[in-house]
This record gives sequence, C-alpha cells and structure tokens, in this order.
Amino acid sequence: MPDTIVLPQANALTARDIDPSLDLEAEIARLRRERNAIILAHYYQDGEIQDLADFVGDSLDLSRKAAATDADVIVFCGVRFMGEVAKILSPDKLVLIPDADAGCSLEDSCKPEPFRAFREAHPDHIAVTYINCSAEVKALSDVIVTSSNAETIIRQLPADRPILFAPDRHLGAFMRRKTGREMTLWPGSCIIHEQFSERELVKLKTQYPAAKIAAHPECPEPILVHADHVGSTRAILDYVLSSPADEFIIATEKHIIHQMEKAAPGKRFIPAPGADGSCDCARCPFMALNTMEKIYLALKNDAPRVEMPEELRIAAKAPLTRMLEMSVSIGRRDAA
Ligand code: CIZ
Repeated sequence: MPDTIVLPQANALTARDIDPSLDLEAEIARLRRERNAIILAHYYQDGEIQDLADFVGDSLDLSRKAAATDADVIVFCGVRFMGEVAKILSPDKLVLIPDADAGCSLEDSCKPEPFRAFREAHPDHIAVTYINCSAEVKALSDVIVTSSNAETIIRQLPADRPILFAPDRHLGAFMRRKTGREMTLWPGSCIIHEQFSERELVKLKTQYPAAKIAAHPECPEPILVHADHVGSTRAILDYVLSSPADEFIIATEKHIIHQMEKAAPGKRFIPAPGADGSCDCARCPFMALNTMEKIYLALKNDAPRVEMPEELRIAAKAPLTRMLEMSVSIGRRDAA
C-alpha cells in the first residue's frame, strides 16, 4: 500500500524570510481567522504553543476534535502520526503540520512490513494498536487505542480471542496486568518514557518525601511500581488536580506540567529524572521541532500538508472509527 506523504511547497517562505520584528502571535491569529483554521495542540507541546491553540488535549480528544471541526484548515501541533489521524478522519480539510520531521520513536519501531508479518504469524489474534503508529500500520490493525481508552476497549473484546498489542511493549504489559488478557507484545518503546531512571526517581523521592508520583503507562514497570497513580496524560492531569497533595513527581513528557501549573498554581510539579539525574530527558525532541515560526510559515505556505492515497485512508479509518465507537463511555473534553 502506498505511503502517506507530507507535501512541502516549492518557493515556500522559510524562517529566514520572517521579519524579526513581526508579532508572530498576532500574525498567526490573523491568518487563523482569514483561513478559518483551527490550531490543535498536544499536551506535550511547548507552553507558548499550548496557549496559542484553540484546543489542547491528548490523542483521543484531539482525534475527536479533528473529526468534528467545521474549520477549513487544521494546523496540528504534535507529531506526524497525529496529523495523519486528522487527515484520515477529516479528509476534506487541509491538514498542516509545522514540521514534517516531527516523528515518533514508537512509530519508527513498527514498520508496516514487519508488522504485517507479525499479524500473519498470529492469524487468530485481534490486533490492538496504539495510536502512536503510521497510517500504514493502522490500516493493518483491527482496532486503535490511546492510553486513555486502551483498557475500556480491551475489556470489550471477545474474551476467547488472544490479542496482539503494538507498538508499545510497556503500555501493552501494563494492559495485560490490568485486564488479565493474553497478549503478545510488539517490542517497541518510547525514547522519553524508557529513559526515566528508577534509581534517580527513588533518590528524588527522598528529597520530596510528601510528593506523589504520577507515571504514564509507557514507562517501564520498575518506574510504575513506585507510582501512586498510573494513567494517560489526561488521567494524570485529573489526578494531580483532584489530589489533596501539594507536590508531584511527573513521569511523562514534561510539557504537560504547563497545564498543571495553570490549573493549580499553588502546587509543585517536578519532572521525573533520567539516568544522570540532571538531563532534560523528559522533553520529546520530536514535539520540540514545532515552533511559533513554523506554525506561522505553515499557515502562510499551506505546507507541510498531510496527504495520503484514498485507499490507505479508508483502510486506516476503519480501526480508528472502531476506536471512537468503543470509547463513547469516556467523556469528551470540549474546553481547551
Ligand atoms: O494519547 C496520547 O495523546 C499520548 C501520546 C499520551 C497520553 O497519555 O495522552
């Protein structure tokens, strides 16, 4: 099946063409109005991008938003597979992403041909695939999940069928422990969640003994065993806001802390440490490729834009639609 393509534009403006005195925020607001565009941002984006966006959320809420919007243009500030999801669900919209190189280590770990072979080797299994994958891998899957709906969806699958879970082996193992389902896991992982250090986490906890630890299920089990709460970004956000505690160690991409600090300015949020205890490890280098300049340029240039062959889009849409249908019990977030 042919690949998704991200189209650049010939003779496009580049960062060098931007007048340094330009008020980027005001220009983006003007272009957004003129183009009837919506800016969607993931919780893992820089704070200034989250503040500029019309809607900030996790993959489930962003997918719902992309499917329902009446905007003509979607600017998706996240990583490439998220822009692909928007295009799959809203094919008539122009979908722009600020940087075509904003990939994902989980997506990179699971290429379509080896995934097809994995499926063929387990013909009786249901293929449950995490949304962090390419459109091609989605097209080869039975149902897509995010970290906020994986458990709800897995519990609805026929109990007598074994499951293939790809590409995140830590999320898969966490789901296996939670649901007791038989699962064969693809050996992928996220470069951010994988590098948190158990030793440094325990050390940090001795400095902040009252702090609660909130961890994302993409973290390996030796991190999760120390957590007071394990959940998706939206679940972690709910946890820290509703908890009576004042201090939290957050084991996921650190930009989610921006929303926490806005909603609970009196509380303290500390990013979980990596192996040397001091690195900026909790920062996703792919998410960090998006900048205000690139959002402005995307709206000026109509590029990079996400396009894909219709045959691929239709094949990838089926398991995504199944995901949305099987997630109706999970409340929507409509506010930014
Ligand atoms: O589902 C997502 O958006 C991701 C990547 C993490 C989360 O838990 O929200």
